Amino acid sequence: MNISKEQFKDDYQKAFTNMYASTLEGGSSTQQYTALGTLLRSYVAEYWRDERERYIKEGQKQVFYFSIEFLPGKFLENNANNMDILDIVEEGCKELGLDFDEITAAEAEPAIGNGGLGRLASCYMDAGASLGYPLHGNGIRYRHGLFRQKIVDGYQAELPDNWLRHRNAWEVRDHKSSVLVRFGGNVYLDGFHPVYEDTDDVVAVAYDIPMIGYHLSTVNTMRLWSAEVPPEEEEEGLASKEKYEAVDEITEFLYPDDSSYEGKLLRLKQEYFFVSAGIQTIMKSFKRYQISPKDLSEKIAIHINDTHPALAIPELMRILLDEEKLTWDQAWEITINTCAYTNHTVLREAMETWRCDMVKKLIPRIYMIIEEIDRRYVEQNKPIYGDELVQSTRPIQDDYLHMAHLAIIGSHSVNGVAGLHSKILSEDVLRDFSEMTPHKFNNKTNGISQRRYLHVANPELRELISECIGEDWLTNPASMKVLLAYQNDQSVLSKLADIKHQNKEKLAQYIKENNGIEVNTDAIFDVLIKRLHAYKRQHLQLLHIIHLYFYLKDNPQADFQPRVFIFGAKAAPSYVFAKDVIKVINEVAETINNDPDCKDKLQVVFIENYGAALAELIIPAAEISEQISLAGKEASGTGNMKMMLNGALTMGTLDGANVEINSFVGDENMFVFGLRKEEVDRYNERASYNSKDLYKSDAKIKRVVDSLVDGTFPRIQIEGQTIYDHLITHNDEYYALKDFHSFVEAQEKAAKLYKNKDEWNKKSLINIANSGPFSADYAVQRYASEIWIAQPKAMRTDKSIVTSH
Ligand code: HBZ
Repeated sequence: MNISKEQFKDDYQKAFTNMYASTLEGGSSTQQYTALGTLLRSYVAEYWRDERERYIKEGQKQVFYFSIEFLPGKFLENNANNMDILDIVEEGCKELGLDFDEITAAEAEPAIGNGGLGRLASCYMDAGASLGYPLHGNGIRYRHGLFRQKIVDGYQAELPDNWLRHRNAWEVRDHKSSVLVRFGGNVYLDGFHPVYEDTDDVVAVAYDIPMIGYHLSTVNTMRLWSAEVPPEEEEEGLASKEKYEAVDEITEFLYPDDSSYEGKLLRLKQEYFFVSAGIQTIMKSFKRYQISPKDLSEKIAIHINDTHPALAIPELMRILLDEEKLTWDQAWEITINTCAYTNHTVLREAMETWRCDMVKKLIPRIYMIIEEIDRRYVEQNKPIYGDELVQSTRPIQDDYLHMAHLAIIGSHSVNGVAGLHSKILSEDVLRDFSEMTPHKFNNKTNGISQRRYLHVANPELRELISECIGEDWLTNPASMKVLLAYQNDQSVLSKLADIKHQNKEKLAQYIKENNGIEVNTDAIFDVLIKRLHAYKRQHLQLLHIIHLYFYLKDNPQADFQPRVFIFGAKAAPSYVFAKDVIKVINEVAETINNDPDCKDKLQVVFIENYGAALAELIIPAAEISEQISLAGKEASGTGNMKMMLNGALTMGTLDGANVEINSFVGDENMFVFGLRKEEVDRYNERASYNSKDLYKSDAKIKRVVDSLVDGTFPRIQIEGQTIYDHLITHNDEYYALKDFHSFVEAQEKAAKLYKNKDEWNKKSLINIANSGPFSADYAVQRYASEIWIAQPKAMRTDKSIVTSH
């Protein structure tokens, strides 16, 4: 958008005074941030409104991305960048005597997601808007997001996250879009008409956040729902204290578990709550514009992000049957053509199932519909596919509702999130389904926002790339490949190295302030940042660090490539193994960081409270990107793509999207190690892996593992034992010991390569140049053209928007 710096400064001062009746300079950084966010939102407000109306007027197909989590990260800088006014805002603030860094630091991060799944949803929101697709989010406005992690005596402590304390400058409460969501009570059919008795009603109130596309291509909406007591009940004094509490609870907090599943009633309530609110709203708006429900699948697409929103299927059926009075067959066809499902995990413990009696009691009409879906599924498919296949794939089995089954049966598309993952789905985990309906199965490898993770997070690198290859890559990331022409250009390589070094310095400063550790910025920055989970194998890195520690103790004079190991990870509060790994990392760090033999050679840092905002500081400083999950377990990973984009070399197993990274850069530009998926399968099938035997017969492994329990590292008696038991007593479920030597070897190769700076920098550049295909823009284009069958709008050529300012 076009706005002068003077105009901006004037607007900002006025906006501040309007809000706080005081002067900008005297405000707190939180107030300065809030006024600035509100001002930027007001700049796009009219355009946002116009775009919403245009979509409807032009009858453009709209896509609704249903996700129980979003992880947008901070908005301010990214939005200013997408509005093309980041420089003006930064300079304007400076001229007003304000500290822009302090203002951005004051923005509370909306931690309304756990990890990869939520962050992916937000990258897709950004890409959708940037490309001009009408792609809207539908989710939950949790008042408390993911807990704040504090490390106390090496342990993870969980503190509440109150991200809405100072209100959210970007959201608009739209109470006129409220809808009623019904829970409980009795339902019976009067003919075809359902009659509800004694239901417990909740109002879903919409909070809309603008999703601002790059160069203001369009502005879409992320709609988050908040639960409230119905105003009638409140006004007539009918709501009890218990009712208030029960309603409050629905959108009170985000479940802090990823990759695991707990069958809690409140979670089921959350799922139906945001799904029902979303579907009702979609249907209402279609009625308003007199679009026939029969045309629904031509006008909208509903995306089910993992199984949590799978009740969208029976909810859509409910409205088509009960309110639109369509026949079952008509309603079912429309539903299937409208819905699509993405799977994000193959872990059994993450697969959602609900006890049928619970579903029946909480949402009786929905349960009736699910039963009918199940009954017809069996009736229609048994004669074609036989009893065995049908029984193994039906939604209701042994009094449990299988959400993935419901999602697959009620969708026209089922996709995994990387090549290997999609293959595992169709050949193994969901094989029965893919035998019956192979046409539904497809792959959509994940993508990331290069705007957030490079343009904004690493502006110096953005400049360097543009200096070399022009600006086309900013909107056409595949053309980053042109950068390959510079792989032997010493001046470019040395600039690249300088930028990396500056980013390491910035991170080092943060570490000094927050951990009190002065890290050696000439050392390799080796980064492992992701949720803590046994399958992601942070404990393998821990074993490697202990191995290096012993090496240094045995060979204090050795020529050792200095390295700083950086961890960032939250553990689910109830996940004992994960929490114990955190404690052990911290205690091992304590010993190593204080041992003179390790000084400036080996350092270990655990950065507390890792989340979307910290990622943007850490990723540009990473030199080795650790992606070390057991092959076959990580669906895709997206941190791997973000670090590659910033020039890190991947240390990885052939798992998830590491496989694609490998195919783009080749073995010589990353460090591949560990068992292949087929090998893991073979060991599992034959039950032929025995970790205890390996431990007993391998002195190096034994020494490292024993150190967890023999007092080498103080204060880990219980936690070290947990990891020891996992590895030895419980047979090392994720093959960390089996992969140990191969991992250590790959790490040695990395250390050796790092000594040759030119070679390292060249490989770094090759990684950056090949990261273009991982842009979320391409991923969204593939979803749009192959699954949603949605078109982007024709792009405007003028970049200005009219504001009332
Ligand atoms: O989704 C992650 C995958 O582990 C990762 O490989 C992939 O890159 C990413 C995006 O596709 N899965 C999750 O993040 N899963 C969850 O966060 C989750 C949240 C709540 C649950 C279960 C899983 O109940």
